[in-house]
Amino acid sequence: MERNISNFDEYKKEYAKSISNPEQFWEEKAANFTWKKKWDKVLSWDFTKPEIKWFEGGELNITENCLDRHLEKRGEQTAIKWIANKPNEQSRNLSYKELHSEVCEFANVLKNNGAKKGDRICLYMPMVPELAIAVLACARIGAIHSVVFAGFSAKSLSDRINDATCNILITADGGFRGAKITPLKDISDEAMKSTPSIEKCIVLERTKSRISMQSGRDIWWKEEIKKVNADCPIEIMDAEDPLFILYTSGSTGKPKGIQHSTAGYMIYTEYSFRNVFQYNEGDIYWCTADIGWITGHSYIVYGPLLAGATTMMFEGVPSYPNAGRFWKIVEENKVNIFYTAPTAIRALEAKGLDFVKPYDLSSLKVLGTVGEPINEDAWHWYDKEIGNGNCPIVDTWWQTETGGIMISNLAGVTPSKPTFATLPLPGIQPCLVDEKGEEIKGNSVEGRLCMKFPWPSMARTIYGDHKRFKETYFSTFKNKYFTGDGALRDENGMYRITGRVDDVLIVSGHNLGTAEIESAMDEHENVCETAIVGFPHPIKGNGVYAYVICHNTPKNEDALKKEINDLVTKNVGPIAKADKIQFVSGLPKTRSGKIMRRILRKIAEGDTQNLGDTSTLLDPAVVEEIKSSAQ
Ligand code: 7RM
Repeated sequence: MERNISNFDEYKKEYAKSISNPEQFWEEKAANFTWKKKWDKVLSWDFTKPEIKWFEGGELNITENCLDRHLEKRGEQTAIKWIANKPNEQSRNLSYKELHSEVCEFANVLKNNGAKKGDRICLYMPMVPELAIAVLACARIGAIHSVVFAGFSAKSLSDRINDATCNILITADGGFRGAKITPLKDISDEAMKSTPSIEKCIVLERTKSRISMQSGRDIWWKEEIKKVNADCPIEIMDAEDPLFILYTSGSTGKPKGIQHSTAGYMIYTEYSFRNVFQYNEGDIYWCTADIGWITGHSYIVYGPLLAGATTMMFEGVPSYPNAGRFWKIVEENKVNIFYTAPTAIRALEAKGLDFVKPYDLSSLKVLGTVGEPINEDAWHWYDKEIGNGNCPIVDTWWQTETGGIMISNLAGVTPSKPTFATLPLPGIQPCLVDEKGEEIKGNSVEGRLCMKFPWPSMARTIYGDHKRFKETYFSTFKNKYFTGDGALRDENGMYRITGRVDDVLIVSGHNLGTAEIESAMDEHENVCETAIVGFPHPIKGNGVYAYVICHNTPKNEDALKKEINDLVTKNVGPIAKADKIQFVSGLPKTRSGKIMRRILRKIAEGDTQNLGDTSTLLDPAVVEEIKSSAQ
């Protein structure tokens, strides 16, 4: 394992070097990997097209770097430590040697079923080791994986399969999630009614649910595995060959197939994993995300395995069988590094300390968060109750499109500051721009967050729609990648992400950031969480509509509304006061914790019938409640 950055000075030196000579900087990182052929050119780029190429001419296979490369030194070390949904089900450890051989076997299954380099293969699977195995098997034979999160509906699944014209679907009979079973094969059957490109559907047995198998098309994983051996040489890939597609929701209904390439993604996920989490030999690392999201791709599978780490994978949910599940798993597995989302932290905080106190969390050294801005209250709870005040918290800002962590403190090495993602990783050149696209220099400023220089793991295109890729990310501001987020830079140059800037409201001609109003309201001691949207207003153009979750049921709703609006007046200005405040018990969220404002906007507009696609919702019941109490 390479040496990690170990103090603030070293970070500063490393950062300075990465800016003054990016090509030399990344070339040195690239030299730590196994290549079949060395690259000709480190970087060529043109944001106007956009076209970005890293390590052109180089040849490699990412699975050789995740697996084969480690066999000699750490063949017996646990690569994946898998924890089942049911607390009493035996967990499973796969050593690097075992993982290598299972990946090779399944890669041969794929080949036997006609899979070739460049094919798109869709994975719709529960969080079992076979999901990681299938991902790596695709990469081994040069097929492009498209993992679709197992909570998506049949329609979402078929849309994604059709967008990428996948020829193989890998699924399971069902998936365990808390007390429920997700009927993955039934949903796949429904989806496959309208996916003409699918030739084969490989089915893993997990829940032993009764399912139907269509002969000629549907085949069992366990039967296919009997026909192969574990000898599967790597497919040699160009550095810029696509590695995977991952769909992310866009502002229009149609999801975007974010496409990543091989070498740059490999180098950056490994580098960022080691340095952000300060992973050391022997550490047990646990990221609670699902592999269906970018966080799972980069920081359960690729980053950790590239670094030769032991990565944990959890099939279940934080609340099953009770809100102590995470902490019980931490205790039982002596987890050293724990990475989760603010939404999970808040949900567990709300359940109270009775679910935390029984467990010994002293193995923890580093905590991390990702997915949305973490509010101050949750940050302190995480720090005190989970970290016992002595685990650095890394607040990692990044996106599906960035492939890896972009702005974050390095655990215990660079300074942290509650609610701040802090400083860019080496190689990352963020900047803030105003509405006109002028760069805002200096400190203590606020603006739109852009990147002015390419980094190795950035997305290369939207599958099948390069025009949309250009329009979405490279057209708003000339010669810059636009993240869609707003941020402020404090007096020390540290970044705080304030939220999506597409969530801007124009009220009586004033631009208001929804995030700004939300954080003002969040200051109230009885306010747990808020979501602001606009609604058509005859005079102001847009009115401000606030959905508010309280800690305790308000005794006097009108008095509380006034107190909340007083805080808005004080922090933002009277113009931003909410015209309507609706108290709710939950907000419509995606499983990765992002508020689905589109739905809230519809309800605020009084249109409760046409909410659009709600299949990505974590808990549809929340929407029903909000609809019935809407004003
Ligand atoms: C990794 C992931 C990306 C969007 C991003 C932000 C928000 C993510 C943070 C954050 C504040 C953070 N990919 N976001 N991390 N906001 N602080 N640490 O979440 O494609 O699903 O979402 O998530 O708005 O643009 S994603």
